Amino acid sequence: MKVASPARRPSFGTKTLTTNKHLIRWVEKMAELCRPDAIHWVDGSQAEYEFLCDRLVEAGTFRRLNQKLWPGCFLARSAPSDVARVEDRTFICSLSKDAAGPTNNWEDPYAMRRKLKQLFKGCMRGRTMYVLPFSMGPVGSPMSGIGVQLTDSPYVVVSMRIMARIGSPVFAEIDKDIKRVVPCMHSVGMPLEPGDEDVPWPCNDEKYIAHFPETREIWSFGSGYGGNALLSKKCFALRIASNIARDEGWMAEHMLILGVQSPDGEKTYVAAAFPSACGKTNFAMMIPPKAMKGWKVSTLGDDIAWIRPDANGQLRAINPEAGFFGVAAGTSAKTNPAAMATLSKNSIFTNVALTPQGGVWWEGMTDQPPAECEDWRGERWTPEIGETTGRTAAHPNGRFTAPAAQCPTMDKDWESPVGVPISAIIFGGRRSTTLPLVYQAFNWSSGVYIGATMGSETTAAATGAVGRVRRDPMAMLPFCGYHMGDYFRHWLKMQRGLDTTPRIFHVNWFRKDENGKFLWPGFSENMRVLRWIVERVQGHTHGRETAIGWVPRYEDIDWSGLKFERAEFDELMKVDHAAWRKEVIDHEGLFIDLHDHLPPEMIYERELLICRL
Ligand code: SAT
Ligand code: MN
Repeated sequence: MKVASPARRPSFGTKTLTTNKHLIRWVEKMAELCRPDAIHWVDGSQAEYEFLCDRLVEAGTFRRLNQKLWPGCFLARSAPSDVARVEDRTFICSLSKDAAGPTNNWEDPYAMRRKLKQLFKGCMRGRTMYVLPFSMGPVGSPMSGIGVQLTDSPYVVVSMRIMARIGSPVFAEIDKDIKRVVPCMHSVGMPLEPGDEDVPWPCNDEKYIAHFPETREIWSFGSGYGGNALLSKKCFALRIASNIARDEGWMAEHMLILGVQSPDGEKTYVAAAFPSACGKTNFAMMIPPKAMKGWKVSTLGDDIAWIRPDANGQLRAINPEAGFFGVAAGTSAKTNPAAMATLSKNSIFTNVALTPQGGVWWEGMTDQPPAECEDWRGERWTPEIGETTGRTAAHPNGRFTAPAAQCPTMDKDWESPVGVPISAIIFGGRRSTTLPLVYQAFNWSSGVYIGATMGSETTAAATGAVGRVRRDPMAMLPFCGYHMGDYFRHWLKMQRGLDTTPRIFHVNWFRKDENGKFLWPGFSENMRVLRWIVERVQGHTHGRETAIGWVPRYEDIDWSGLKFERAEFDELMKVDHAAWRKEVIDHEGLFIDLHDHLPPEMIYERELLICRL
């Protein structure tokens, strides 16, 4: 009689997927240090992805959502102590403290290495170490960069499969040995001894997110969440890449990229820098109001732009990522229908609520909250409980991780290996006072000054106080991997090699009246501002000169389909000289900190602004 063999799981990852000796030796060395039970070479296939998701379901990290409502979707709940980037545990370990500058936490690289060696010793016991190669930007593009992350978090592996190009094609690229690979070490920092039971979200109270700019290395310990753990994103594509970009003459920026097409078919690409959780994803996927007939917006990226001058002196940008790690709260069919379509399938949700139907929910997703659900911690939540305890059902930094290819507004050139030409750069923040809806810089250096002195009220994207105005130059305060003064210098220098200089603008969707009510409806109505911006760039419209820059007159804005009175517009656009004088005094704080690295242009721009005020 023939006995059926027991159902066996396919085993993944046992085959070494590279011939690169340096990579193999490094993996061996790191395995010796971290002592994982197994090594898994990530091929990036769908079958592997499903295998890992199944394991995450078994481990209790993932809940499979109702597959009829949310096909291919999962919900993860993190430990309540691991819900956002930890800026006070993020370090730039350059050889000299001066190179990191006063806006970064610096640690001596030798001391940090000793500390990390200690922490990583045996840190993967009882776990699998995944060898995860990723390409930032299309595989093989001259504008792309490559990293390999070693991680003991399968959650990170499946998230990175959405957020970046990973697996076999990247190993093949590494084997060509033409590009330097950025090594990225990551551990959740919770080894398992024999007999130990794992928890759904392993992490460690001791956290280190360490960057070594000279050797282009990243070491992250203790967190499994977002930018702390998906090392491709802020760690590589911003902090390390900003160092590489400075050395090589390009820019790694915290910017969305979008395309605007006019009714005549004229296409303009813009990049825009806003701090975390200030609406970059909504802006990047904006659907213009119906009344603005013929205007179209297309999406290239919502978080990071790598920008380089081409042979003709034109800046071109790629989005190095392949997915969106967007803030869930406030995302709805009304505020961002394209995002809702994007995240409707094959997505991973983290720290949002679970409905009794096996779906997800977050504040703002629908007008009516569900009568009952499990909150992001897994506890029973009802609107009444929410009201009495002040607890939200979803964490304010709860996120969706969704493939960019699923976004209905993606630009046809979003994966172009040579990127798209950038004609305008927009800075913006969350400011309830002083900053008008929009203004245009007089020229590049005044634009750099505007970016350098940008302020924004803090959000839940990082741990710490929320709602306090902090200076966040170019939205890069937590992401610039070197001295901020040198970064401004690099910005100024970039223009000298250009034949066409992008125009620079500042927007503020968040200005409030004296009763705390938003003066501007925002969301798709932002298209009216965007239209003025691209028409300024193309030389099709007018502006009025003020002390701070060029602004639109009421009649320069397309008001079709929106009732917005001249008086409301005047209030929204008001340049209050008294308030601005205070604002400029506040700029000084940052400048004093940066003093010896601050380029003279910044001082002169400030003086000019003061004179005009
Ligand atoms: O957690 S992330 O750093 O990826 C998100 C953000 O802060 O923008
Ligand atoms: Mn961001």
